[in-house]
Amino acid sequence: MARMHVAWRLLVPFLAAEVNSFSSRPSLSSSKAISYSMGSSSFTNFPTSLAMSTTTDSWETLQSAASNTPVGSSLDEESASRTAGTGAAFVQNKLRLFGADEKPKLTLYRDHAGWCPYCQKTMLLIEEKRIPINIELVPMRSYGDKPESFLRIVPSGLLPALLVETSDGRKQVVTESQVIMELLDSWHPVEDGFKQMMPSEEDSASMQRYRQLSNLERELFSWWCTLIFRPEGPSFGSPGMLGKLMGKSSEPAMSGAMSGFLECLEKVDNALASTKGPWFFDWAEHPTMIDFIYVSHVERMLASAAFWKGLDLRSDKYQQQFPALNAWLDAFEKRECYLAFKSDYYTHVKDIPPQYGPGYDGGFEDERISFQKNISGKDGKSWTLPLSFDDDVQPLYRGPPLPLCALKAAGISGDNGELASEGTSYEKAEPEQMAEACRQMAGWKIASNGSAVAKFAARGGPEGSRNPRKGFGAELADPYAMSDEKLIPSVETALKSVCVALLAQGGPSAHDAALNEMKDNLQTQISKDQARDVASSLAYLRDRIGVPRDLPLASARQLRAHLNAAIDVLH
Ligand SMILES: N[C@@H](CCC(=O)N[C@@H](CS)C(=O)NCC(=O)O)C(=O)O
Repeated sequence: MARMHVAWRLLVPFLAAEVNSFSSRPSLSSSKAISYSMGSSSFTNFPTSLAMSTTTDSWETLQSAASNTPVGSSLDEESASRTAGTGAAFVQNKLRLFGADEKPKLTLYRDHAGWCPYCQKTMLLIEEKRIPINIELVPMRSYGDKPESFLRIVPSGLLPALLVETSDGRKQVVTESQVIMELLDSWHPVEDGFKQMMPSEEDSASMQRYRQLSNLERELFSWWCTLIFRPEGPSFGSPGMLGKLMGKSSEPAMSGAMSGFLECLEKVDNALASTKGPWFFDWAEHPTMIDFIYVSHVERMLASAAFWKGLDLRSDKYQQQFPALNAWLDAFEKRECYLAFKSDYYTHVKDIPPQYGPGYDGGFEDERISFQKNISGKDGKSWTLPLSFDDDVQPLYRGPPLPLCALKAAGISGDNGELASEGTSYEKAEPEQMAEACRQMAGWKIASNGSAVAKFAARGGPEGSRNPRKGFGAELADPYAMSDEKLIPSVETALKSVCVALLAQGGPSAHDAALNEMKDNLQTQISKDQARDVASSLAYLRDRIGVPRDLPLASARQLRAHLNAAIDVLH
């Protein structure tokens, strides 16, 4: 059991940061921090000496520096609330109280990384209904071994599972996400003050629509599998042929799988268009059960269709073709509890194949090549400094790009003029202020668990990644791989330099200065004979940053881009 515990911590290098960050941290001595005011929010400026001393500063010092940034200090507070079960929605929360004063009798077992779509939809229901619950985080098969304690309860190992403690103390297990969701809903009725999630039994027309929409979701899922996970098959003749038959001369070539998928999406779009609001039913002003049943898979469809087929369903063209579907996604993306579980396209293209099999390249070739480069950070822009404000493929500011507590601490208002509110976009935010907040969140995360992250990254060295146990399916996990031990101190030095650059405060000029110092430090402190291996270690880390497991996308792209800046210097 003790061995299991150690392995379990190694599985989740960034997750472990959450555990560390709950402990109280020493605050930075006043001689190091100079506070000054800028606009409505208070900034703490670190003298550049902090940036110049990356090898001498301990992770504790960097942790204190991170905690003294506005964003870092808000995240420390939020971490404490999360442990107490009172924070905002978060992918690694283990307790949700929602005002309850006793320990919940329900326990949900769900995947710890936020990769399982069935766990995601269940969590969305729990958050929306505010159901008090304990959460046990379990790795998926592709991520590592499941704890025996879980397998004793659920021998199939399938997630999610719900453990229910009945009033006479017996325990029962429920599996199958839709069953779990419907039971959770029925046990938390409107009469007790919970939100309504299903049509009422008396409303037979709505019940029938619910069942039809559930079947349509399975139909869409099946078209998605046909399109992405099988060789695509021939297109309908030369480009334009199908279009000409349909009277549209400029339609590009499409396979049967692609047109079947799009036709099914059109049915979904029509269903959404038939209600007044953005959701599938308009008797509620919030998303309901059927919205959750769809959204976690639609999210994976968006990522995989862009990456393997060059089909961007969020582009202007498809906004026009599927306006209701896009409005529905917009409405979801403005909600903090949806964003807490939403992955970026990169994470999905890495977490989908271990679950469903490999995706097949096909579809619209030019777009596909360009999206693949963007999504995997190989277009020289999406993971490269200086970063543009927004991303070309995945708009970052349709809703709050960071946890609301972090936006509030950074003094960032939404486009509705309110400080750190949900339900609004952040497209008009001041780019430099936003970038600094996103960097601070990434710096805070690295500083929270620097030694373990450096050890993890050192698997990328020449003596690393030897997996003494067995290979697991997920590239983003690689759980039992070994570090290249002799490289760890240098990787740690390099990572501290990156962390200091991320934590720089005082606007673009302070950040530019910090980047220059990072470059100087890397050149002087990493020996020439280790530079290439340290660069591979940073690249190993960069390629394993998952959203939302490690950071929100707006912050993850900053970390990826800063690691790339360091890698460039080391090369
Ligand atoms: N029909 C089930 C499907 C559950 C399922 O397939 N879960 C997958 C994850 S997405 C699983 O637990 N697989 C085992 C594993 O990867 O560990 C449900 O709706 O709950």
